[in-house]
Amino acid sequence: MTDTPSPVTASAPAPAAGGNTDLLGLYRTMRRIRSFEERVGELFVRGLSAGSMLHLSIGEESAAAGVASAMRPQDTFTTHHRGHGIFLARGADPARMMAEIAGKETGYCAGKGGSMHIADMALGHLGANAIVGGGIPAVVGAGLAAKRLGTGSVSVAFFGDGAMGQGILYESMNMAALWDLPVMFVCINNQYGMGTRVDQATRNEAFDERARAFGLAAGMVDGEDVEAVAAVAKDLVDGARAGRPAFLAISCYRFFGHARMDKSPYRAEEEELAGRQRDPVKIARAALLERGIAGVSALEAMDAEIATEMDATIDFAAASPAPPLASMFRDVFAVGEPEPEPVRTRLDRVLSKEIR
Ligand SMILES: Cc1ncc(C[n+]2csc(CCOP(=O)(O)OP(=O)(O)O)c2C)c(N)n1
Ligand SMILES: [Mg+2]
Repeated sequence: MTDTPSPVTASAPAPAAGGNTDLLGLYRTMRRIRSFEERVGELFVRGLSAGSMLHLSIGEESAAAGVASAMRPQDTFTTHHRGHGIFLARGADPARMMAEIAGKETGYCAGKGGSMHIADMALGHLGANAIVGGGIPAVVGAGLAAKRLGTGSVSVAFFGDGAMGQGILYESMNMAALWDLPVMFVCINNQYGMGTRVDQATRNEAFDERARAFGLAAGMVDGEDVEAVAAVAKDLVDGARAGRPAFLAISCYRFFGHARMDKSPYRAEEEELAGRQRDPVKIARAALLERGIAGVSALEAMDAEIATEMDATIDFAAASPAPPLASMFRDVFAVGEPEPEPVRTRLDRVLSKEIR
């Protein structure tokens, strides 16, 4: 395809929460997520990440971009352990995210949350959670608060197919339905819960039927098509805002291992090759070219701009200081809680037999 002039410039604005519903904007959000995740992999290889557990959302970008595009700035959300892309799509600064993943003081949680426990109240991120299903009930509380305070905001829980086997999801869906809360449950079905394929974990993969049984509005969508995700998400998020809680399952494929150390020995190469054909970024790019929305050089320029932005996140993280030891208990306990006594002072006291 030739590089035809485009009515839309490739330098779409940075993804703000609730914006970028057009295909170019959705593509940009997905491209930023993929580039960021690739840099997270690099951070790990360079030995700069704090801890070894890094879960990349490569292949799942349409879920983050599509659902985030249906949300508004005041909306809140929780994520599972694979939530980098969702937070980016909700307007996170990738440099502060990378610093957090590197355990640095400049990170969103001053380096104490890391990849799996990142949170930021200013952007409505109520917290990523390493416990499968652990972030789900918080949105029921947030939804109840929003309803009682009349804020008009929706709270969205993002989780994996593994959480479909957790009882807390069903308790949460029941309460959300019973109280007509502005809440949405989003299952990112990447076909695997660690090494277990979804069809080995459940007899019925029509997850929307389970949600309907509780009285929720529910949908299922193929994550290959980011526009379809955005459209169905908009319907459901709008409904949730009007007091009709919702559920959406998005089907996609986890391109790589569960975490950085996992080489996926439990799945065949042919399956992986076929799964990686379901690439929402490539498919959106092809559609942009096909429809003449953007040309090759415009997209290449956008990709290059994003690559530069994301390269800088590693430099920022590497150059940032580690949190000082004296700050160990800061930001860890609720405001007003007395800080626990440092282990060293306590040990000194015990050893000097001040306490028995
Ligand atoms: C309650 C609980 N059980 C087990 C684990 C170990 N574990 C971590 S991630 C994971 C699989 C999660 O799969 P899924 O929910 O589909 O998310 P994905 O990793 O595919 O994004 C498991 C079993 C855990 N963290 N929490
Ligand atoms: Mg999964």
